[in-house]
Parts: sequence; C-alpha cells; structure tokens
Amino acid sequence: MQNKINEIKQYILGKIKEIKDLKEWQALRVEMFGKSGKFTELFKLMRDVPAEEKGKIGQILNNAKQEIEALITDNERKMSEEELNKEINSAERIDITLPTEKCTGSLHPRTIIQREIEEVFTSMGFVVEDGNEVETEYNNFTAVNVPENHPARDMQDTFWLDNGEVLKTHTSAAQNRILKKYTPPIRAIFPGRCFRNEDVDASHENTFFQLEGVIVDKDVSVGNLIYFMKEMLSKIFNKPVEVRLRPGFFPFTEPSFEMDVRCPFCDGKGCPTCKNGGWIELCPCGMIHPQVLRNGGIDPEVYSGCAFGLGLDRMTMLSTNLNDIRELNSGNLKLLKQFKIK
Ligand code: FA5
Repeated sequence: MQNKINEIKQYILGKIKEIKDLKEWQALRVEMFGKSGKFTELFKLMRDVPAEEKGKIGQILNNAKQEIEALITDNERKMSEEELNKEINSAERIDITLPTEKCTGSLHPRTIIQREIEEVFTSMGFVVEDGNEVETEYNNFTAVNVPENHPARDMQDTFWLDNGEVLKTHTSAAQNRILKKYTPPIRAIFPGRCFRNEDVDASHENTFFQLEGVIVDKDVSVGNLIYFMKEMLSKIFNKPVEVRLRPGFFPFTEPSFEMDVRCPFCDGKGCPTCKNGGWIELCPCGMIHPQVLRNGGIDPEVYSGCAFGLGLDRMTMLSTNLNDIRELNSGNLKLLKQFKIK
C-alpha cells in the first residue's frame, strides 16, 4: 500500500510539471478522487489491509489525500484567478446598456425557502453542494450503510433505470461524494430533488425536495447539530425556537433522532398547523455512522460527524401555511403568483 501511495505521489509530481490550465487541474482532481480515481481505488483496497495495520495505513493514506487535495485546490484557485483576470482584460465586453426583456415571473416558494436556508448556513461557514438526480445504487444505498437486502431499502423504493442506476431517494446519496471531496473539517449542505415510489397524498409526493447537511470534525457532538438547527430555524421563523429530539432509526446515523420544533405559530399552545400537539416533526438527524465515514475515506477514530435531512417541501408548507404538498408541483399560477422574491 505504502508503495502504491508513493507511486501516485511520484506520478503527480511528474504530471504537474506538464499542467497548463485550470481544466487540466480539474481533470487531475477527477483522475485522483473521481469515482474510479486512483485514490478512490486505494481507499477501496483498505478493506484488504490487515486489521492491525489499518490505523497506520489509513493515516498515511489520509495524509497523502489531504496533501494532494490541498495542492490541487491551491493551483485550481490560482489558475481560475489568472483566467478570470485574462478574461477581464481581454477585448470581450458586455454592453450593459442594451435593453433586456421584461421579466414577469416570480421564484417558486420552495426556491425562496431553499435560498433563505442556504443563506443562513453559508453565513455559518457551510458550503452549498449539488447532488445528482440519477445516482449509483452504491451512493444511494450501500455507501450510506444500506446494503442489498436491508429492509430500509423497502422504505425508499424508487425508480430504477435499465443500467442499474436509480433516481435518488434522498439527499444522503450525495454524502459519500462530499466526504471524499473535502478534508475535515467539513460543513456542507446539499439541497436536491428526490424520488420515491409513493402513494401520493397531501403530505407525500413521488417527487419532492430535501436539504441535507453534514458536519465532520474532531469531537463533533449532538450539541453541534442542535445549535446549527436552532440558529437556522430562528432565522427562518424570525424568533428564537425550541427543539427536541426523539429517538429514531436510520442505518446511516448512530444514534439517530427525529427533531421536532415547538410550533412557531402558536408557541406550543396548540393550533391546526401542529394538530394541537404543540410540536411539529421537522427533520431526521443523527451522528454519522462510523462505517459511512469510513466509506467516505474518513477515519472514525479521529473524526466524528452529524447529519440532518430536512424536507424542503415541508418547510415551505410550514412557512406559507399550505396544507397540500401537491400544490407545490401543480404549476398552479394562481397559487404560485402569491409568492414574490423577497
Ligand atoms: C431520509 O430521507 C434521510 N436520508 C434523512 C436523514 C439525513 C437522516 C441525514 C439522518 C441523517 P426520511 O425518509 O424521513 O429520511 O425523509 C426526510 C424528510 O424528507 C421527511 O421528514 C420529509 O419531510 C421528507 N420526505 C420524505 N418522503 C417524502 C415524500 N414522499 N414526499 C414529501 N416529502 C418527503
């Protein structure tokens, strides 16, 4: 393994002498950390390393990954600055005095909520990532600890493509890519469209949106999760909110929780929105399972993490007082026109 790591380092040292532009640095990142990248393959080999050597080799591998990622990121930044400067100084000019077409649309209410949440999290140091809608079975299930034949797959039956890929059932499908892309400390949120083979009703759609978040660092605890969620909700609802955790189950978090928020509309006294219970079930969450960290090339002996998966349609319904999720996908202009860009 050590030899293989050295070989890759030598290869990179040779390669970087030839790199001329941003595209080539980006290609090198994919070559190293992409789906069948040289490093990705090395991480797969970790499963064959004898247990007593796993810690040491894992550390060496992680160090090498961090070193190379930093080198690539640094150069990508420099190159993109250079390319931007070139473009600014080039003869290409946009005539900003040209008249534009009159724009009469408004943002979809879900987009407005998504952007508000993104703004709150970015102000707390999170990056916003994108996920694929068509995903590999590995990323959607296996990487997040839902192996073949696990009963949790039944709860997320989805649409399978002929090539064996799936329409992603949850934003957690992006976790593995994100854990591999960044070196801890990681703070990322990733909104996206999800699909499930569901019986559609007022609160369930076959196509819906989630917004997921992960935090990975040394000594991350449930306290971090509660802090960030309370901050976000207080800003969205414009007042301090109270949350509570109940035990839950997800194969990719251990322990797992369901987070409820004290009803912001009646302050917990009971109203139609909280069905008189005083609490609204808001988002599942938990501490990232060590196996999920390992699958993402992160050593769970050194780092811990927490994750949450917010239903974006649910948040939109809450903040607009809509009581039927189907309205959000209906294209009903009478409804959608009521929401304007803030
Ligand atoms: C999940 O999808 C987990 N991946 C969330 C998670 C992430 C847990 C990270 C722990 C850590 P769940 O199936 O409960 O969990 O969906 C999360 C949210 O998505 C739900 O609370 C709900 O708001 C929304 N959701 C799920 N299914 C649907 C559906 N069919 N229609 C509309 N919203 C849905």
